[in-house]
Amino acid sequence: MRTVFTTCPLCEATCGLELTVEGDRITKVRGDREDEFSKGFLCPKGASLGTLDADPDRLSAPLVKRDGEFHEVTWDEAFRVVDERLKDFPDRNAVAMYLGNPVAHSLAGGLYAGPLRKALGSRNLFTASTVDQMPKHVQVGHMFGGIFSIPVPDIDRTDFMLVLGADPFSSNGSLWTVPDAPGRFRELQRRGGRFVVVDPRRSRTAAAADQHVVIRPGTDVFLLLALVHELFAQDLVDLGDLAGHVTDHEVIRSHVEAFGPEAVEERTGVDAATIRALARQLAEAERAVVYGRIGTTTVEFGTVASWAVDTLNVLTGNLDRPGGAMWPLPAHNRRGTGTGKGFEVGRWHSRVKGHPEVMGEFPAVTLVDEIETPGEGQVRALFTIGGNPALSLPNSARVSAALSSLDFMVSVDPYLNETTRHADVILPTPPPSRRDHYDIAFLNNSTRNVVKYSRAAIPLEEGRVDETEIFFRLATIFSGLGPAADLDAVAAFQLAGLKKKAGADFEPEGETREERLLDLKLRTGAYGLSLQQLLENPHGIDLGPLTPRLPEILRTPSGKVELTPRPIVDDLPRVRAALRTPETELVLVGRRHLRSNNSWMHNVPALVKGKPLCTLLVNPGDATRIGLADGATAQVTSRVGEVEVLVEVTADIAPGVVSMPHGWGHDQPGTRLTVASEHAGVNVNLLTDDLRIDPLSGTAVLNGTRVRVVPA
Ligand SMILES: Nc1nc2c(c(=O)[nH]1)N[C@H]1C(S)=C(S)[C@@H](COP(=O)(O)OP(=O)(O)OC[C@H]3O[C@@H](n4cnc5c(=O)[nH]c(N)nc54)[C@H](O)[C@@H]3O)O[C@H]1N2
Ligand SMILES: Nc1nc2c(c(=O)[nH]1)N[C@H]1C(S)=C(S)[C@@H](COP(=O)(O)OP(=O)(O)OC[C@H]3O[C@@H](n4cnc5c(=O)[nH]c(N)nc54)[C@H](O)[C@@H]3O)O[C@H]1N2
Ligand code: SF4
Ligand SMILES: [Mo]
Repeated sequence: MRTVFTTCPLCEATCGLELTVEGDRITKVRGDREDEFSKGFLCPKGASLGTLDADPDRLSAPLVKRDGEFHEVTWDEAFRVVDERLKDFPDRNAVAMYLGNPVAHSLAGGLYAGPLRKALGSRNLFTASTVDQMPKHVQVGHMFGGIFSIPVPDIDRTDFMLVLGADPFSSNGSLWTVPDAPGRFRELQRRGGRFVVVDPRRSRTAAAADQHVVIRPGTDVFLLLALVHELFAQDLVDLGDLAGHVTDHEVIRSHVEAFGPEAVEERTGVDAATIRALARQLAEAERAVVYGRIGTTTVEFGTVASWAVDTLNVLTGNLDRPGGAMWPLPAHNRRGTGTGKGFEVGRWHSRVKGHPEVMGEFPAVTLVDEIETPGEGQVRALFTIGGNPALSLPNSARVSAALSSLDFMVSVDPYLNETTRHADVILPTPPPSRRDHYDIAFLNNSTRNVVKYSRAAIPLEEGRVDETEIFFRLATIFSGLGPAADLDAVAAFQLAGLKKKAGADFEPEGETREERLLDLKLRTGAYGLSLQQLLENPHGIDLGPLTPRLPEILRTPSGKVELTPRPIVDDLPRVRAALRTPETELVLVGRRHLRSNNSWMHNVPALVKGKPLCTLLVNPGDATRIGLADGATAQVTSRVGEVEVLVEVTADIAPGVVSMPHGWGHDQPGTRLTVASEHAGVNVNLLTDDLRIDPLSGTAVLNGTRVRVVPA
């Protein structure tokens, strides 16, 4: 029996875990009370890590499909098949790749997803970002020059926080790494601070807030622009120390002229007095911050709304200041120079619909167009890596049909699920306990500067291949080095190149290729730490609260924060026009639950037991009007599809709005999900519309889908 300290890889909160390990099993999970960041916090998902890890449905060997049946093969054989079959697609654009959410949670993804994409050399790259946070990358790209320069709420030092379209009490924070978000919000209140939540639903976060502002879905952009309007109208603009770092802020006044509180109150459902009061609270608080998430990104004007969020932070002088919106500085990164090339989209366009590339990828919704539409460059092969597009992309009936029409498909995934059942080859990744962990992605969003590295809690079984090696192997196959390339030699070559680039005059140390790479990054990083130091500190190293980073963080050619980027200003007429769009009766939004995580944790008994989580929330008034009782089944219809779903009547949801979580619908044939298939739920993305996107970022509109609801 051993005790191992590690980091939970399941969500963005990166909680420290204390695992009890017996043999090759995790027998107990506790929050690591000595963890420098999470201080013992644990949620139900983290508590189930042991069960998730030992899930008997996890694949342990690669599968290859022959005559419609999966067969276990050796790893050598699986990679040989991939290498062989790829030769059928000399045009690399015919091979697409879709990278999903867990890729951001692993060292494999952090270190090798980039090289993997590059090695494939296909323009048909897709990720879950365009059903999620891409508007934020685009907005910060335009404003600050760097796509990962996302400022986060400095919650531990703020006095007032405005939260829009996020439920951190359930999601544990997103684009914001904040273990024990609920505890930190309560601490804010204990200090005498306040927080306000804007949401069409009384979420767990809204219920705990000092004020819950109920809003019509998809209309946050109007509310946010009205708040900007009010800062000017009430003479509340105060840039403070930011003044020297930003472009002319006065021009914003004219851009928001049409969005006075009275002009937006009907459309948003938020009355003018509330908007005026919110603007005052924001401006008058000693230290304040605005934060928007899913309800502000997977919507029609995601990029403009995201811009408005940080514009409010700037105009109240709260960007880059303690208690405001601040930039973390990860230990594996270096400080910037304060200027750069800036951010550009549309360097190339998608074949079928002409979508501009954004961060080197196309909107996930157009993957299907590229598969369905014949012609030169048609996608005929697909790699899905840690993604479940069959459940996560809008209009998923069309997605599933497209997947089943492919000539060749490979999935890097531990499960035989709704997506991977379409694959010809499945390369299963080992469970979390078998892998080393370091959060390359999430330290960029951390509410405090911390760093931690942990080696696998349990050694990988003989003959198994870990995820870093799968990624690496695939990259060498894509590069034409074949399925049996000497990975150590390739890695040594790569490391030498990086060492030279970083001007390092030392030999990086570590037991594996990845550790040496990480050691190089750490030792040349902002704090000059080393892998050895991280190994000596199993509870992590606290690097202190966030510190101001202007102007060094900027990568704009001007060396300033660009307050009115052209593409965003050019989208404002579309926003103004939409202000006049008439209201529709019923719209559908999403939600998350503490015991669920996107599409892939429903196979853990403890997480799905009890009352079903996949229900349609209906307001009592609407339920009476429609003739629906609690526990009844409703038929929900949208432009793209129709589903039948269990009804939960509750005053927590606003009138005229219904809510359904995503990631359900585990009743597909040919999967191996014993528990999940007994708690199948219904796939909400059979209703969401693949034709609706935020054009600036290519992000799908998943909230605010018009639906008709009748008793089934
Ligand atoms: N209607 C609606 N749709 C949504 C959303 C919504 O709010 N509403 N949210 C969207 C958002 S924010 C996101 S991020 C996407 C998520 O979309 P995806 O990333 O496509 O889906 P996930 O459900 O996260 O699926 C993760 C997949 O990775 C596999 N997996 C688990 N662990 C590992 C691992 O360690 N390695 C590898 N290689 N694979 C692993 C799982 O088995 C599963 O197949 O869904 C989006 N879809
Ligand atoms: N437990 C759990 N945690 C998770 C996940 C999970 O599935 N389960 N998924 C992870 C992922 S991939 C992500 S991206 C994050 C997401 O993190 P969050 O954005 O914090 O998560 P959600 O719970 O989807 O919160 C979105 C909220 O927006 C509201 N909403 C919907 N439409 C609108 C709108 O138009 N305007 C406003 N103002 N509000 C709206 C919904 O009612 C909901 O309460 O969570 C991550 N963490
Ligand atoms: S909050 Fe996230 S990181 Fe923390 S235990 Fe839960 S799933 Fe794991
Ligand atoms: Mo996400």
